[in-house]
Amino acid sequence: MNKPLGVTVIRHIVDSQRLHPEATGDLSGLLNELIVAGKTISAEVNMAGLADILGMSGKTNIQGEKVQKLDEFANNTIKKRMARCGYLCVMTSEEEDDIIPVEDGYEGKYTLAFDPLDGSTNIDVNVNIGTIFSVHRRRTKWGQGGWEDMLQRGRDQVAAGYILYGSSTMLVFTTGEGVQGFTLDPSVGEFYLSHPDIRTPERSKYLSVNEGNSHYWPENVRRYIDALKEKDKEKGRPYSCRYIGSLVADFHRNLIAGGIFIYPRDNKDPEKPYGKLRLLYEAAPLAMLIEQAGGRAITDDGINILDITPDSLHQRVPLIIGSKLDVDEAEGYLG
Ligand code: AHM
Ligand code: MG
Repeated sequence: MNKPLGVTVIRHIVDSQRLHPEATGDLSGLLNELIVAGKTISAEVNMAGLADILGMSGKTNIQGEKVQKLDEFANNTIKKRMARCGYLCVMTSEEEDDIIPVEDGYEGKYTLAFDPLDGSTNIDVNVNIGTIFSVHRRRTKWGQGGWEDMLQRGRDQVAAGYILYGSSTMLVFTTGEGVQGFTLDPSVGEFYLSHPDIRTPERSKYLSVNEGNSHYWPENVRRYIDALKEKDKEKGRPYSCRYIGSLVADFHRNLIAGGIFIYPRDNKDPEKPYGKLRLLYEAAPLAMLIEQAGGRAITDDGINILDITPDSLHQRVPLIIGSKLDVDEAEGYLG
């Protein structure tokens, strides 16, 4: 018998929508547009290594056109496509200071926060990077959206996910009914369901943290990390360390294989007392994903990431995220 055809992401979205007769299809439409933006970025990321050889790097390409850096390209691609998709009323990007309006006449009922290319230090070295996104329903009634539409807590997200550009391109997302993973078949340009109903292992043996910063950490964080490195057969210690410095890649590995990722507050830079990661573009969407997959995400003082109402677009937050029992244990040390 022939093998069944793979389930495309569009098929999956349409099938899920059928279970909700009240749905208007707007969220499906929004996700479809984002997926097209993701595929465009994926193609560009895959070409990046060839840019030098083909004479496309630097300020202008061989046609004399201005060449954009990959993170600018990703930001512009999402911004332009989503501004006239008709499903959004406002956006915000990790790359932009202010909120991003949509095109007049195209206002819709959702908001989008995105990190266009997370893992910026890895862009030029062929290491996994990714686009992270977070979708909320608007709070204002009509027209262009504003700050109050953007500054909503993670618990109220209607969808969240990421597109990971790596050895293969993957889309992982949730609309609050579990986490689904899709892999791009570049030969036909389609994402196929490859990781249905992802559940993250309850207990792990992997630790993802930038230990180079340990000097700047609070004492309780240091104690916890030291404990994970102790020899204790019963507890499966010492843990192995996995850290690449692209949150989206470190998170993805831990989601599938189990693990705990920590970026605590530190005193490295008085301007950034809460660590480096951003609530709206990084912590909140990944927190929704991990909860949907059976894990947990908290701050280093035990607050559930999804319960934090942001007070600014670029608010940073200490993040502990991963396998449930590991986060429970971390909480014991830190809370
Ligand atoms: P970015 O959005 O500019 O790429 O910064 C966020 C990144 C995360 O992907 C990653 O977890 C973190 O910075 C790594 O920071 P560090 O180099 O301090 O470990
Ligand atoms: Mg980032």
